[in-house]
Amino acid sequence: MKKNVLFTAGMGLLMASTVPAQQRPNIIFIMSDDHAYQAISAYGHGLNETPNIDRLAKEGVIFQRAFVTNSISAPSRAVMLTGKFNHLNGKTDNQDSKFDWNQQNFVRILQQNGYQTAMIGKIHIPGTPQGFDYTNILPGQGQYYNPVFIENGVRKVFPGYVTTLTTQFALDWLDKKRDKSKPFCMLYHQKAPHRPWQPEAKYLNLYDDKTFNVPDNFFDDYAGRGTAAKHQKMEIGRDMEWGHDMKFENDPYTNALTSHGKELNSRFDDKQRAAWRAAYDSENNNFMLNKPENKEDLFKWKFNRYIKDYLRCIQSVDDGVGELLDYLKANGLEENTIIVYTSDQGFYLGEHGWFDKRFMYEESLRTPLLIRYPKEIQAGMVCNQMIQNIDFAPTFLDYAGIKIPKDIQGESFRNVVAGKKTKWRDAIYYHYYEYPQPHSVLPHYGVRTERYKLIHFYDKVDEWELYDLETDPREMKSVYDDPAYAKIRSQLHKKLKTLQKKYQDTQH
Ligand code: SGN
Ligand code: CA
Repeated sequence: MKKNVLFTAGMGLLMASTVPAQQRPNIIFIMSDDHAYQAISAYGHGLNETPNIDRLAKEGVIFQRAFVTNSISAPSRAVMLTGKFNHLNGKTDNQDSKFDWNQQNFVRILQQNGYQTAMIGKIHIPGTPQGFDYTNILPGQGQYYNPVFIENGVRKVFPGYVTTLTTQFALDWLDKKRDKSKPFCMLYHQKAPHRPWQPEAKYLNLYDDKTFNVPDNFFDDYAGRGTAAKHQKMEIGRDMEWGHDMKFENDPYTNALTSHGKELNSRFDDKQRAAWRAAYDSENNNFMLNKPENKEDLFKWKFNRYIKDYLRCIQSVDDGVGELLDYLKANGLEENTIIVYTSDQGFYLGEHGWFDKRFMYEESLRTPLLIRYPKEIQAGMVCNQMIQNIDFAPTFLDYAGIKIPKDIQGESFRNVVAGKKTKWRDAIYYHYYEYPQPHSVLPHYGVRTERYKLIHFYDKVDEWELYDLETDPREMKSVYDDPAYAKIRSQLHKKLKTLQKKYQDTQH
């Protein structure tokens, strides 16, 4: 049997790419939305249990340093598809920037090379997706309950819960809709656990009797950093809404009907509404009777409501991964399928007092990444190399035995996870653009090395920050002006210039 590997020579030059069609690996790219690595048990933070996602870590590789280039959904998805930074693929923010679907994307290249391709779930890039034989996608952000899906261009409301529906559509395509004579690439992309964190009925009571501790920097006062950390609008205590986020039908302080109250009345069916009321009413009534008297207790209450709903949503995502893995096993697809689990970015679970993402600080810059592919990846491997989402496209093409187009900016990490000695990058580049809506995070770019991070907030303000991740892993104090770091600072400035040149980022 022909071995399913590529041959590399010299500086990683691609020499041969002939893999017989039947032996080309299938690719299942699972992505959830806003899933923090802190909320996957394999990462060891002790918050929750995700036994099915953990199977990928046990049977494959877990990445400790996987990063995005721009911590927000549509831009991150555009990077993942094209293997290029946002200033080149066009989708710099979730809002006005345009993505031209006629440009090259890795799924389309796979399709042109004989793969069957499908996109199921949240896509979040407007326009008609190119490169897919089958699409069943959510419009925009999608809804948790009774969502609309657009199947090959046809819109329809589906009664039920978005995460289980997305899983069901993915399994249906695998089982009944694809051409089984061809290798396949399926993008299975969950909306959950995106805001407003509406759990599936069966998980509404999970964690009811548990109180979560806030992270130790939850009451951050943002001293020691510049304007941006103080200027944001993503604080759990101050910025979360009573309806939408906290699940009150009426605002506990003004009694006005909330957006959530309206949604319960209109979107939910009677059974769903009854389950929600049974789950939240008594806790909400208790809150009304014993409102926390001080800010600290109130903020801790809000944190608990948030983190429980967030983790409940993840439980359904984990169930879906389990169903998929079981299906692959039962159908003999386990060995020849590369299974990837990641998120469109990281997320704050109360660190710095925040929810949401966007900043280049660790919790949102990092994203979970786990891959199972027993033919090439040893079970239980831990990868500490700095991987970035620009690397997905070239890596998938590499596994499929397809020549990687020269204009792709990422690099294949196939050799890295195969355990072969290989030269790898020592720094990553980041650039965030969206301002001011919806969370007032100032635009910035920066560089991260193994130990340091240099950030430039360049719009509205002109401020630099520098963090020593070894002595200050929570990024509480910038040492940019500390004379002890003068040499490091100038090295990082140089590195930043080199990367901006390398990646052709001149728009700032
Ligand atoms: C929505 C959310 C924001 C979130 C953005 C982007 N508000 O606007 O909190 O930052 O999406 O998220 S919501 O109340 O409408 O849910 S992203 O993951 O799609 O980039
Ligand atoms: Ca997201």
